[in-house]
Amino acid sequence: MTEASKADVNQAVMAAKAAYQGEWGSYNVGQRVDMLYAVADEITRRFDDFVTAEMADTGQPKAIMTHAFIPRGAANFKVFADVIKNVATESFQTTTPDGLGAVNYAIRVPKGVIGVISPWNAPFLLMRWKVGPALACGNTVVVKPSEETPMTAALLGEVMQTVGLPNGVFNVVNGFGPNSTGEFLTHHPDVDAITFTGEAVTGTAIMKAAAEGMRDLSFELGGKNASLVFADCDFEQAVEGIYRSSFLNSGQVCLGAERVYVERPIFEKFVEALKCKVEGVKHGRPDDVDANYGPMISHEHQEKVLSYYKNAVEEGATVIVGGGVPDMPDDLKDGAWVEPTIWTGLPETATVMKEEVFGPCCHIAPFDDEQGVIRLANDTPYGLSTTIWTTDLSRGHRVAAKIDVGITWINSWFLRDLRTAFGGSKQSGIGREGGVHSLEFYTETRNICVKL
Ligand code: NAD
Ligand code: 6OD
Repeated sequence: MTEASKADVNQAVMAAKAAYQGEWGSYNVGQRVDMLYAVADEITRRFDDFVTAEMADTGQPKAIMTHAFIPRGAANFKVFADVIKNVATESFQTTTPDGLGAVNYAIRVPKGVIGVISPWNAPFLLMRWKVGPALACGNTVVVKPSEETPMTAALLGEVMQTVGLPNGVFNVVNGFGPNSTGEFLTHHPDVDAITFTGEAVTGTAIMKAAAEGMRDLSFELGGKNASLVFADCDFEQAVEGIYRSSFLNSGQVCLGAERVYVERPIFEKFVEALKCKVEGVKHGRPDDVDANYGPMISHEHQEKVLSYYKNAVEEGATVIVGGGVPDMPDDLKDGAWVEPTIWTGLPETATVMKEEVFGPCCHIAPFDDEQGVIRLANDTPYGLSTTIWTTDLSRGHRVAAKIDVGITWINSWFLRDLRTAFGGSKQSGIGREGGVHSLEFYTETRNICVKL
């Protein structure tokens, strides 16, 4: 991987600023919409290239890329084009002492150069989720993808060139975070706002950088998400749903469930059923159609996850399944493999009940009453997502309203219309993006008052 120096970052930011003040700034909404549709169509045309690049970068099964991450990435450009095409602004008729009145109306203008810093777990999905609305609103971007997964950002650059996006509108700088490209970007005074997806601790560093010049921020951070499984759930649906939410993408999903609470009458049956599903995973290469399970993103992350596995046992966990490194054939032994793992028996104070592991693991605990499980779900500094599994929809709505998170799913997971608000409360983020909500971050509102 190349590492962009301070001078490289400066060049990218200056190109973005020039494009914003120049050709791109002169595009009207219709022209931007046409451009975003062309980007989406070109991504679809090069679908296989994106799938191949993302598989190579992440090592995750092809099915995740083809069914979820890449198509959602392309759809995103059309969704935000449609949002910007249809957006309305407010207008008020104001009374004045002379009786003639005034009209106050608002216009929305882009912010300028947006710094986009994205993580490695769903690289294309999480990067385009920011680039789509930023461009739709008329900004230009400088993107720093994760050092682990730079390829789809480069491909998106090719797409932008093919469709004729003016030079300087979409820029990519590769490199690391601290003392490197990421830091050079967040400290650059001509970056007007920063949108970041990643760990809360990184968010703190970026927040300090953004304080210089009072730049606006949008943060999507980590989670320690709870799943609540009530005894009246559709049992098979709940087992399948928790299996996906704890282990998809080898557990490297911010919205994943690492804390599972199951109502006592079905607790043992549930643990056994989830164990059986987990025992069925097949580790392998992304393009192995018989495999459904990839490695950790890196050996560094593998070490981190394994240290949490060790710590869980030291703090009293019963390991129901997994807990170590799988025995792999010789040609795959070098991979950063870890076993999907289920624990029971830990106290709420245990480290893995408090900290985000970001690996393929969950702890399952029994619960006895609704109020108690709501308290447990909320007892975390994070507030990203929850799932509730019940056939009693009154209960579903009631419980959902009391859980302090950005998104709650009832009887599903990772199902979200791109037009809805997305983000986390507490330490899981700042702000909401999605549909019209993205306008709050990617534009400024100007009020204009006309005396009649
Ligand atoms: P990370 O915070 O380590 O890195 C994210 C990005 O920030 C990378 O591009 C990295 O190079 C950059 N970075 C790191 N330090 C920086 C600094 N000081 N200045 C500027 N840039 C810096 O996160 P990660 O390990 O890539 O991703 C995993 C984390 O992301 C998990 O905590 C996960 O929950 C979170 N996440 C959140 C969401 C969400 O929508 N809420 C989505 C996906 C991932
Ligand atoms: O649904 C989305 O668009 C979204 N941002 C998902 C985030 C996944 C995190 O790993």
